[in-house]
Amino acid sequence: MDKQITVPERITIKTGKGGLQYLDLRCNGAEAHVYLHGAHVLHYQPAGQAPVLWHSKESLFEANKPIRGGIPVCWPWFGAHATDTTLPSHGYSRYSEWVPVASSASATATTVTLRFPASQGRSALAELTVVLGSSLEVTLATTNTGSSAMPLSEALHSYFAVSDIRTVSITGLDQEQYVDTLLAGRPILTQEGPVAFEAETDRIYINTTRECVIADPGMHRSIRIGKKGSLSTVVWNPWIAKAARMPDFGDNEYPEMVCVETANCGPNALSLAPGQTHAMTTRIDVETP
Ligand code: TA6
Repeated sequence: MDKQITVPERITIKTGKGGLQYLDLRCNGAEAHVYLHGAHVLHYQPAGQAPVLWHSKESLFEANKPIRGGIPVCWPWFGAHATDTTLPSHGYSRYSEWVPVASSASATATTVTLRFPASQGRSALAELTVVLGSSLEVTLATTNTGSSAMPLSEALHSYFAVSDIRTVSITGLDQEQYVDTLLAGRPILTQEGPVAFEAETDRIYINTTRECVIADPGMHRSIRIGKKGSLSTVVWNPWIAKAARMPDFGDNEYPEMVCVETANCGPNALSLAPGQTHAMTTRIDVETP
């Protein structure tokens, strides 16, 4: 790695779980960990707060395996590939090493940018920029480096730590339409009031630019998720049966987490013209009463 990336006391390179390298970011008492594997933000903890992101105790930390938790980068497609079922769910960028290409540290923010290296046959460039300050801001920028239109669906698939999924609620989606992926035919329904959880939940809210708030009375905090360049918000909790089917997700872990994902997927999938760049940003703030 280019030694210019590290900044004493602010940006250091460390060896983490599974021997994978990560960038340890600090700023005014806040900290974040960005694994080079998948440009995966695994940890975010504001000063004086409990960790905001969740990851499974069963997660793998191995080359060619995705990490379960934190903020997986789903790129250049979300969910199953449109035509080739042999390709991995949520694209391939979370299975590969990204390269840190830029960094800075000011009085109010610590910033790093990582690039998903182009390779043969891929005519798209991805960069992820992480800004740690009074909040955590993550931007995924895609550039079509080819000579034809590029289909793109994407997500910053954030896993948030909560006290108990059965007592939290999510506001900001009232009256928004969503694809219920668990129902036959994936019908489009309308959200009534806050989102609450009493079973497996897997919804793609569409055509929405609104910010969401996870209200967590058990942790005496709210997590605000703002966004730019995103028309989809995905809300997911696997609940009991699906958690038991996932080898990298503990059977009793589902109450501890909820995904609120900043995305462009389903009806909001994109097509980039040659040379076009599209950026999508998620911003995470923690508020205490
Ligand atoms: O974002 C929700 C979702 O698409 C769920 O359907 C579930 O599959 C989750 O992502 C995790 O997907 P993964 O491929 O990481 O196991």
